Amino acid sequence: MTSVSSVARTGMSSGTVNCDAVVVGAGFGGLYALHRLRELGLSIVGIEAAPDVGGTWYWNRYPGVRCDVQSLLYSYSWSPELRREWRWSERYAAQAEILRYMDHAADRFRLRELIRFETRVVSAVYGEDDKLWTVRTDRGEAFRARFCIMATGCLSVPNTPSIPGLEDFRGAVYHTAKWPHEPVDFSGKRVGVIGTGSSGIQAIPVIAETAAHLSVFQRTANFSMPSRNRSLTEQDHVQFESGFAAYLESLQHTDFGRVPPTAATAPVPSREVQWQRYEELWQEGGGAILYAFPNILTHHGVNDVACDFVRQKIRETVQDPETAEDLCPTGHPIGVKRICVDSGYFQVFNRPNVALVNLRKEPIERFTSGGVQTSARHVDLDALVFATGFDAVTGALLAMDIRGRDGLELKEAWAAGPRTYLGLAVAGFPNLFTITGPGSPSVIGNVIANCEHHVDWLVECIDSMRRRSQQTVEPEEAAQGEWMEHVADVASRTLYPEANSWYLGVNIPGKPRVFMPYVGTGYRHTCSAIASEGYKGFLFDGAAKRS
Ligand code: NA7
Repeated sequence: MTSVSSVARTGMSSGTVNCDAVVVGAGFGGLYALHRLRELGLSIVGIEAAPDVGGTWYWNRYPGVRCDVQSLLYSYSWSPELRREWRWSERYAAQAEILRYMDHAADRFRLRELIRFETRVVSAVYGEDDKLWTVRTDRGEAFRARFCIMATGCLSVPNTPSIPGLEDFRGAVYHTAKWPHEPVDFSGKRVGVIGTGSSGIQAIPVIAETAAHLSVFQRTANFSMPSRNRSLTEQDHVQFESGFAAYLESLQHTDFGRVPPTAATAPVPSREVQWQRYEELWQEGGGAILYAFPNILTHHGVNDVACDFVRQKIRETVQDPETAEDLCPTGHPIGVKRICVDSGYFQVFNRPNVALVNLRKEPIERFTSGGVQTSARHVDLDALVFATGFDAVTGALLAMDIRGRDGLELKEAWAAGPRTYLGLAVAGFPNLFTITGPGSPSVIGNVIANCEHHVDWLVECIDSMRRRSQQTVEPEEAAQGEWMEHVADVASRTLYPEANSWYLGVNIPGKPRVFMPYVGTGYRHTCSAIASEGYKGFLFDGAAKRS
C-alpha cells in the first residue's frame, strides 16, 4: 500500500489517480473514515458531491431543522480533544450548529485536503485482473483504489413524489432536503407543506410564524413527542463528562432503538404504570418513549397504550375536535415509523393561519398553476414545500453504477432487496465497504455511533489484511444469506413491519418491500466475534482460492 503523501507525488498516471482507498461521502461516517484510514498510513481520496463537508446536514437547511438525538450524544466519541473543544449550546442541536461542528472536525483533523468537493461518483467498477476499483466521477476523473468505502448516508437522496401538474405550478417550490442557502421569506405568502414526517413536523411550526397562511397536506398522521429543547447548562456538560466512560461502555451493548433480548419474556405492565411512565417522558421531552418498556415494539397490548397516550395528548392540545381527530395516528403502532420530536407541532394547529388538509379524506389530484387540487377543493398557494422524505438507506448506493466481480451490478444483486453481510460488505463486491449499510442498525438509534463502529471495524479489517498480505476481502454467499435471514427474522418478531415506513422502502414506488435496518441486539458483539474468529463468513483473496 502506498503512503499518504505518495498520492500527490506519484498518483497521477494517464488521468487516473491511484490510491489505496476511495471514501465516497463527507458526512459523519466519511469524515471519520478519512481520518482513521489516514492514521493507518493509507493514501486516500474523499469524494463529495456537495461543496463542503456535512452530508445530509449540508443539504437539510429547512426552517426548524434540528437533530432528534440529544446533541451531547450526537457527537463523535472518538476524539477527547474534540470533546474538550466543542460545547453544544442546546439539548437538541439545530442544523447550523451541527454543520459548524462538522466544519470544526474537518479543520481540526485536516480532512478537507483529502476531499474532492462538488464531485459526484457515477460509477465504481471492480477489475478482476488488478483487484482494484476504478471510481469515475461526473468531472471525468478516475481513481483506482484497492478499497472503496461507501459513506453515502442513509438519508441523502431526496424523494419528490410524482404528482401530476407540478410543472404548471407558478409559485416557488422547495424540498426540505434541498433547501436554499439564502433565507426564504414566506411572509405574506400562502404556503403548502406536503408531508408530516420529522422534516415536515419540524418545519411547519416555524413556517407558520411568518406565512400568511399555511396548509399542511397530511397523508399519514404521525406520532410526535415534544422535544422540550433548551439551552444546555454548565451542569449538563459536567454531568455528561462524568458519565462519558459509562456511556462509551454502554454503546458496546446498548439496546437503544433496538429490541432488547428481554422483550419476549418481559411482563406486560398495567395501563396505569405505563400511563404514568409516558407522562414522565412526555414532560421530559424527546423520543425516549420507545425505550420505556422492553416490549413496547413487540407487544401490541403495550404499544396500544402508548398510542392511546399520545392520541390523548393530541386531543388535549388541539382545540378543533375534527382537526385533532385527523392528527391522531391510527393505522400503525407507535415507533415503527421513526418517532418525531417536535417543538410546538400540535399547538400550531390552534393558529388561525394554519389548516390541516387530510389527504385520506381528500387526496391530491394534481397541482395547478395556482395551488393544489384535491378531490374536494382547490387550495390556493404561492409556495409549495415538499417534506416528502428520502429514498432511504439504499438510494445513494443504487444511484451509482457499482459493478463487482464478473461485472455483477449492485442493482442486479439487490433487485429483490438489499443483501449484505452485517450491513458492511456485499458478496461479489470485494473490498467494498458500506458504512451503515442495509442489514446493520444504521438509522436505528444514534447513527454517529453506528458510523464510528463500522469505520473502526473496517479499519481493523484492512489493517489485519495488510499484516497478512491479503489483497481482497468479501463475504461468503452463505454467510450473507444467513445474515439477511436473521435480519428479516428479527424484524418479523417486532411490530416494525406493520407500517409503510421508509425503513421498509415502501415510500418509493417500485422499491422492494424489505425491512432494511437490523433491529436485533448484540450487533457489536457479533461483529467483534466474527473478526476475532478470523473474520468468519468472509473470504480473503477469494478469486485466487477459486482459481
Ligand atoms: P419521512 O419521514 O419519510 O416523511 C415523509 C412525509 O411525506 C410522510 O408524511 C409521507 O407520508 C409524506 N409523503 C410522501 N409522499 C407523499 C405523497 N405522494 N403525497 C403526500 N404525502 C407524501 O421523511 P422526513 O424527511 O420527514 O424524515 C426522514 C428522516 O429524517 C426522519 O425519520 C429522521 O430520521 C430524519 P406517508 O407517511 O408516507 O403517508
